[in-house]
Amino acid sequence: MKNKTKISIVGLGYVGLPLCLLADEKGYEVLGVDLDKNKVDLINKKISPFMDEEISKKLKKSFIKATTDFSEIGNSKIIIVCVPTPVYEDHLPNLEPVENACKNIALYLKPGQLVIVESTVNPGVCESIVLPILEEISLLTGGKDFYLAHCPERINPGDKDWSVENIPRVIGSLENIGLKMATDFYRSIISGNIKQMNSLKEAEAVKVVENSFRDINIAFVNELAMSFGRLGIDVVNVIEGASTKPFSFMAHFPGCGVGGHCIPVDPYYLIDYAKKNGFSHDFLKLARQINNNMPKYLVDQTKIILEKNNIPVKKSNILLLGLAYKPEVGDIRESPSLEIIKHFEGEEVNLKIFDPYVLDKSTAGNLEEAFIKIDAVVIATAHNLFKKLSPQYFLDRGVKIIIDGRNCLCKEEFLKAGIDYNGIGR
Ligand code: SAJ
Repeated sequence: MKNKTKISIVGLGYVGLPLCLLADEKGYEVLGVDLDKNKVDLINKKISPFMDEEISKKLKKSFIKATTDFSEIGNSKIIIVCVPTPVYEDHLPNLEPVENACKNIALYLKPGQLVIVESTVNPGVCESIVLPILEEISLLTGGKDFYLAHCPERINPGDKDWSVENIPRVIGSLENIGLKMATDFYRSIISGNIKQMNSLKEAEAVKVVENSFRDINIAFVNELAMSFGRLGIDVVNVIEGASTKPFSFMAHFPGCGVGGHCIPVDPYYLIDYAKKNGFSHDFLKLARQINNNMPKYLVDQTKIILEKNNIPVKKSNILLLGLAYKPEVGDIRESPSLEIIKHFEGEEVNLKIFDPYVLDKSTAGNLEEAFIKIDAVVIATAHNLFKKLSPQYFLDRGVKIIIDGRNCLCKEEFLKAGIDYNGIGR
């Protein structure tokens, strides 16, 4: 049998593991490397370390191997870095996972190998942080002895239409050999278009720009929601109306905040890098402020509604439905729900929490238990389980006040049933 090309993928999370499985499917010999021994052991037992049907299914029939030992990457042709790039509490970029991964890779880096960074980083990181680490420890020269490319990840967790296999990608590299090697690799596993950029920086900029684009558009509709909420205009209906324009309008929807490991994080990478180069992204910063304020806006709205119903806020019994940052996932990174909980705790309410995807952090084991003795329900994640609840379900459990932080219930239906339904901007 033709020898399989060996590749190593460092970081076996939402980005690295799907990539391992895809490369394995396409005939590569794949070694996954991760610091987390539990995760490595689960993967070697063909058990997905996180709730994802697709990954669990593919893992069972895959041949990938996982290890915590970086020394095994020595005989890989390509080494791909898929570790997280979060921000610190003060929103400054945290490149430690990338730096540590590169230090470990550099110990075993060999001439001829290609290192590809998929982690989202601001322009300049590959050239000014990754490359020096790889060169100084390996004593090899990038672009000559080994090659370096950047292909920003574009995973969309829970998306049934767009997968790691068909999402188009962009690639930038230090020089042409690395660019060709990386392009050949991705073209061998991905059906989507692969666009070559003119530099590492351009490729790095693409990702932070596409996610900042999303963040500012969400901030735009969140600001509209706060304004229209005072004007008695239903902002969701207006956005749906604007969406009938077949060109140059792209619908985004208001909510109780922007979570996840991409959208609320990536703009800070660009803001910080530009600031270091003497430019202040005032618009991006304002959009971040607006979105970061939505959890407090939701709690403030809840207080107003409770008082309107003569229910004292302090000691009121509130049920928060949803901890995950988006529907049908169990990921709570940067989730607005975490901020909502902090604000409710500050108001000394009796808060119950239920998320079917995050039971370990829920205070109720199931929906029935969650609904016992509740004055108002606040929805923070549009899970299908919540979206399909009927007005009668609430009425049968004595709940007549809803604050729908994701506008995921049918307003008209609930109002008609005599429920005090309140959305975000509607
Ligand atoms: N959100 C809104 N209003 C919107 C859209 C999203 O409030 O109109 C909120 C969500 O509730 C969530 C957060 O923003 O809390 C992020 O939602 P998201 O749908 O952007 O989900 P992510 O974080 O998984 O974003 C990914 C990103 N993919 C990559 O970075 C590779 C992003 O680029 C995609 O645009 C996004 O999926 C997508 O389109 O689903």
